[in-house]
Amino acid sequence: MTSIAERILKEHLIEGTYEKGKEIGIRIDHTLTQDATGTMAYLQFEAMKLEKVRTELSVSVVDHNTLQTDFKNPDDHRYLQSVAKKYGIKFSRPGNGICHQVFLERFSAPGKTLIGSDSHTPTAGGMGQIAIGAGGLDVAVAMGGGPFYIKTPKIIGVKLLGSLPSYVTAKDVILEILRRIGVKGGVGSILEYFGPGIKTLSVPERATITNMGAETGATTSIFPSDEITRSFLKLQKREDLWIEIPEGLEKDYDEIIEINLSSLEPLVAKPHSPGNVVPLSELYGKKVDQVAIGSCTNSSLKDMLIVAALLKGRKISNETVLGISPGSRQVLAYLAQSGGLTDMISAGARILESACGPCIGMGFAPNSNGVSVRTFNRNFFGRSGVDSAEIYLVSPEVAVAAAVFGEFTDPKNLGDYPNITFPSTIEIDDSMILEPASDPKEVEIIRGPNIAPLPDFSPMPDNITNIRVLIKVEDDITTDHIMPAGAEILPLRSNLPEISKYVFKQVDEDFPSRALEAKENGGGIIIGGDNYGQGSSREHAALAPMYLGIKAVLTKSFARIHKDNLVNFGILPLTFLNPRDFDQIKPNDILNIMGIRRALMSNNNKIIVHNVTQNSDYEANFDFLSKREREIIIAGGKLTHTVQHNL
Ligand code: MIC
Ligand code: SF4
Repeated sequence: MTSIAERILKEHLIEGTYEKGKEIGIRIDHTLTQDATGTMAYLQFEAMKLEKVRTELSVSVVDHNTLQTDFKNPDDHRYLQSVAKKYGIKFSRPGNGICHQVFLERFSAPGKTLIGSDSHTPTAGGMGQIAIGAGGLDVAVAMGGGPFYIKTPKIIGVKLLGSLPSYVTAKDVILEILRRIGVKGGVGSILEYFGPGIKTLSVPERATITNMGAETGATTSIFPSDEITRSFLKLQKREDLWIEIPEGLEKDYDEIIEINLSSLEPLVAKPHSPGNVVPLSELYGKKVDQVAIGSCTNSSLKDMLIVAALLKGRKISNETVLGISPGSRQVLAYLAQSGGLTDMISAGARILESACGPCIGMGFAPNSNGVSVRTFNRNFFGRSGVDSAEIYLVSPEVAVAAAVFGEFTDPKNLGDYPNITFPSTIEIDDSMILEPASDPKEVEIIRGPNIAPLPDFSPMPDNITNIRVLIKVEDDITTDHIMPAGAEILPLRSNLPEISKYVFKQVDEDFPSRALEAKENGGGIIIGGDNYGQGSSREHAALAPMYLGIKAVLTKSFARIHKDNLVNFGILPLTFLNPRDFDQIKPNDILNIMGIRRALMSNNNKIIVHNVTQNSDYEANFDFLSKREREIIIAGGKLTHTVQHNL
């Protein structure tokens, strides 16, 4: 036997050899896009000039950009709907739910591979699927039938023992893992769950854990497929897709993390990192201004039924506001039918749309200096839309207690844990998932003025000279720092020239104008610390800097998806060989990097970065780029490379 991850990856292996750290190409069965990354992904797919997708299943969901304050979002929705219809993609209409929740309920299948243009794609790992977040261009190539490339990961076995005590939840399991390994502890690894404790967790609970595994930097997370998986599929009337995937054995793993569920307690991630985890008890008594329940981490039917049961007969505190976004229309419809929705409304909750909403700063922002308690997965600086706010990440149970008592408190103060009856059947209504056209030729793509064409990509020159250090940032810079989202910026995702004006907005507002100035004289470079680019899969965090003339990013280390995105758009990702050189380099220094093409082609891993201003040299390396990645950079990005190589 081997680990589940290894079994599925080997079954899908189409290039390379399965050896830790070596690059492999895997066949992708399923793809998933959401609207904020999807428009770019489909523009790129269109550029490949294929007749239709070549996957078993491709799904496009609209869930991020649903505020529709002007024409931009609805225009994008129209574009996405027409593309889906033409190219053989299922289209989940706005209002149908959050992409990961909809995918889990209606599409995911054990043993299959999935890549999605969203970093929380691993949610489907709760179903025993290898589900990986990637840049939109990687998803576009997979839709065209091309392989998806990853470094063969280390497999970390997470052994679960015991069972969760009352008021301790799946969210606390993943917060405990984050407490132990932090926001970079999973880089280069797959977290695979096994042990007797897994039998105590339902599929949505498993999905909460695999979803937020993304915050450790892991490539993905996965659970076995067992009778519990089967009953979830049965509820969804998709039992025919069930296959058994037995759990691995201790010896199958490179490393083991052991967690005794029985000894866990409620945990909280404090501002501004999901890795900043402390016991809830440390915060008892702290006043709470706002509570938000939902997001792809905690919006399943199970979560919502518990929330409704806990709110039944209660009122929220006068000092706290509560917003709830059920994860899908299926969840919302059942809540309405079962009376749970009435319990929420009677308690004073504001019911928000079944969409990402406040999780990505699309409405329901906190007040100035507000304390906002959320069941989400990310609390990065500024992400809520209010820089002075403090965002705390918790389980739905802890969130309800905070809403009712107006402060952080032990959820046991809500009384005995409610006994919810989980339905044995629910109504399945897929009418908000549109099927593609039978004759693609009949479908015309609808393009509104918000859809700007893709930029030109030019090949990497041998020498890049006179590049200016435009910014120097510390460790753990997130994609929300590089390319923020929120109500003002997110609608610009289909319009590169416009969105580029917001790069590094919260960190350094003048960055775009300085970059454009430098672009005239050679271009710019970004200097970063460790784990640069953690978080989202948004390729705009690479594309927009590219548009502003960024030629290279030199860091102590990169987060996986962001580094792939840099490569995909022809930006050179470099790491310091000697991290102390990071201290020497200064903003505005002028750098030269010579012989890049030669070094890339000769498989050389080192390159000298010459600091003209300080007349000194730094050794940098290409962060172990594979031959394929080197070719992509030389070609000026993956789109050109893919078109040149016919996938
Ligand atoms: C996020 O949670 O940060 C997002 C918004 O879903 C992103 C995708 C995006 O930026 O569009 C992600 O997780 O990849
Ligand atoms: Fe949407 Fe938030 Fe999930 Fe990202 S993390 S997919 S913004 S709900």
